[in-house]
Amino acid sequence: MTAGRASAKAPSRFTWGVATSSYQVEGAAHEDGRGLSIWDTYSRLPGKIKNGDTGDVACDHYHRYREDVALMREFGVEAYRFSVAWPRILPEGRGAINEAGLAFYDRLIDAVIAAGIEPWLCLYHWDLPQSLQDKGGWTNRDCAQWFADYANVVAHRYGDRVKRFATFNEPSVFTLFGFCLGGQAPGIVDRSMLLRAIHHVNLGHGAAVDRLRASVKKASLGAIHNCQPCRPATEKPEDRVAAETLDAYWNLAFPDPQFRGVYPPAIAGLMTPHLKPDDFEHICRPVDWFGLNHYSPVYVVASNNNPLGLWFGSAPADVPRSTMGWPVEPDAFREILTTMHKRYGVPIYVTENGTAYADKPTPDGKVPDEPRISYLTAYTAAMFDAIATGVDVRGYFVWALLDNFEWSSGYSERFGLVYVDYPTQRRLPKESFRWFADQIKGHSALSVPTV
Ligand code: IFM
Repeated sequence: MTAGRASAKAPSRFTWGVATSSYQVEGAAHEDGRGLSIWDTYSRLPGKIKNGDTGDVACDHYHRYREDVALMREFGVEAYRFSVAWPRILPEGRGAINEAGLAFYDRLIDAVIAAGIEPWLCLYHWDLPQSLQDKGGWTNRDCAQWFADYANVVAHRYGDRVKRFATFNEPSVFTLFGFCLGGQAPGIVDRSMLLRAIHHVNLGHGAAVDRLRASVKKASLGAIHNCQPCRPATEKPEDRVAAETLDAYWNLAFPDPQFRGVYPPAIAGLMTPHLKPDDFEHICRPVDWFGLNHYSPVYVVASNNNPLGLWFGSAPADVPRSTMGWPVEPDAFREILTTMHKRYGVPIYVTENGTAYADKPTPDGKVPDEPRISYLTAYTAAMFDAIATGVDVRGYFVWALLDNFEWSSGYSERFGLVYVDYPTQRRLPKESFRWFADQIKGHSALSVPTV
């Protein structure tokens, strides 16, 4: 199926999954020939990551994936979304292929399939090879082609077993924070670098889709977008403008060119110097679904403290928050699902939703996490409300399977359905994982069309 066209295929079950990403869970950062990524570099810069944490060990998923897959199976999870670490496959980003890195994902994929779980492979969850960053990374137009070549290697190796591929996870987040707002690798603060990175990531998406389509039979392809309603924090006109600007960068700068072949009006003029003839033809390639990650709405104020002229304001005082400080507003989830459905018209998979709380195990090894259960209950209810009004949602993935390395927050924030005791690497399923297992069982008869 192609973008914009309705599916006429036979109904199948709604997909219930969990997600992780390579740098956040794998560890084994210096094993079996893995090259350095920009996050290895960035996490070592003084003061960038809480408590000086790094992803060197993380959840040691690289060695403990069998135990993690067994947990998914035990709790009835139907799909596992993980990402491949580009520098494990191509330590220098291009050129020599690292067979030991490829073999790790063979083992992981085979274990996932043997457990009756569908593998969903994301090519890029932020860990760009450092060698490519040394050549300019996403600010270098060639990076789009390097990415497509990497996609080709992955497609040829795993395309016999994996059919679900995402090109990028949350391109708006890693470009905004990595190139302009600060707080993420590679740590650049420069609007023109942001604009270049946006365009080259979009070109990389289109080129990778073509490579995947050419080599993987029956591939089901998409990109994963972080979508959060951007609301002015006050009634001031300048805050309204700031919210519209952030909406263009955060919610539209990738899906608009990928589905409609244009940049959103608020940034189209700024993008023009970076465009070459036919670029939109290369970016706007047919895909099968829209991956939508959602956590909370964003409140925006005008501000001079960065090149975009905006910053993050506060939610109304009575709105509850997670430990990340993010407002808990399930209605914003229903709203953004509806907005994206109307704007792009393709089937949606909710590829991330979840929340961080300060979970603490009890002496008998239980992890009561009622706030997370309340959050997930309210957010899945909002999703079902959206579906009832005609929004075409085909699946839902909780972020995350495991507590993990939460970027600049290090290990201080816990998003997992499974508690990880980092000193021992012991896994303790939280009460929310039992809730999720019941949710899956309760909706096992739910049918949706397939893509
Ligand atoms: O941990 C991140 C993930 O890597 C991308 N989406 C949001 C999550 C929570 O911040």
